Amino acid sequence: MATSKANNPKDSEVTPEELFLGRRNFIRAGLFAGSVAATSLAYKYFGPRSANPETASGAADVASQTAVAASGDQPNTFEEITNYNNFYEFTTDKLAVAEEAKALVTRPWTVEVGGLVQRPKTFDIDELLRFPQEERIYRFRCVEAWSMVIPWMGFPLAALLAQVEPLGTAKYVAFESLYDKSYMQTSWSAGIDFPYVEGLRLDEAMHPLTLLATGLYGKQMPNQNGAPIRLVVPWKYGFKSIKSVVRITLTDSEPPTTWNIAAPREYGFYSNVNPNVNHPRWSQAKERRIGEFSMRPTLMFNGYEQEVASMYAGMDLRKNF
Ligand SMILES: Nc1nc2c(c(=O)[nH]1)N[C@H]1C(S)=C(S)[C@@H](COP(=O)(O)O)O[C@H]1N2
Ligand SMILES: [Mo]
Repeated sequence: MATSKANNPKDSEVTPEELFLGRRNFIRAGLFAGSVAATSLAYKYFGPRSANPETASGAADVASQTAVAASGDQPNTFEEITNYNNFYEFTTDKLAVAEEAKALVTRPWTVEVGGLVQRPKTFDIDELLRFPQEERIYRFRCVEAWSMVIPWMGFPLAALLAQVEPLGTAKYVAFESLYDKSYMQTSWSAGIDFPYVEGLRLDEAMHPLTLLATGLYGKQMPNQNGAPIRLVVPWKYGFKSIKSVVRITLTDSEPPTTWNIAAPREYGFYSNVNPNVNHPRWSQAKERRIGEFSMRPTLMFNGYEQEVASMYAGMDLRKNF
């Protein structure tokens, strides 16, 4: 796709946006020293952990967060997470997504779940918000070599899939985002096809780390982060975490994925975070955590190696990039 190369911002954005970076981290580094205790302190500091009455809270919850919470990494601020975004349906300018995505209409909203399942079902968003919601602090690593730590709200995708009962023939799960031409960019101007589509192998989809996220920092999902519901797959590059999902389809063959369609040599189906396999145009060995000055090493499977590596045992991770 020649045009997407020409106007593909992924080229330039590997260079950090100086405007956005490094403006306030002196303060935060001083406040939170990077311990597990500091993680829960950060929660108290950054405000109510739950605006959602459905949300479980309490000590046990904090313990499970800190367990998943990226070995003491501090969550990025709400301001950072909601003002530096990729959401090509609105704009390719990360700093402008927050403003443009105000146009996103999130009610009424349904997610149609079907394909190779026993009980296909269309879920209303209110029904999805009644699934037991958890808070999960995950590292988030964009393929463009920047990263954040985000306290998501949501529930395991596995809980949804259990309700529709995948058939034995189902091997993959395909996802589709809302595409409303009346207020979103054209594929031509964005450089990628719409609707945005993604996919996982069924075992990846069923993995307990794989989340359908409905919010962050205890608030319902901001439009710019993929309201009202989006996928979060923390061991894969950010583009796998498809936003504003309207359709989930179980299939028997590998589903097409947006960035693989746009540039198959650069973006594979798996797209597991891997510091040893570089993007054809840049290194993946390091990343810039939004809010920090210097690069930090990128971790295998984004730090979730223990939890997920067995799913790829015996696979050539260079071929299946
Ligand atoms: N529908 C849709 N989903 C998407 C994207 C997009 O442009 N459209 N961008 C992806 C990319 S490249 C990244 S890095 C993350 C960004 O999520 P965030 O803005 O919540 O950090 O969303 C992913 N999901
Ligand atoms: Mo990304």
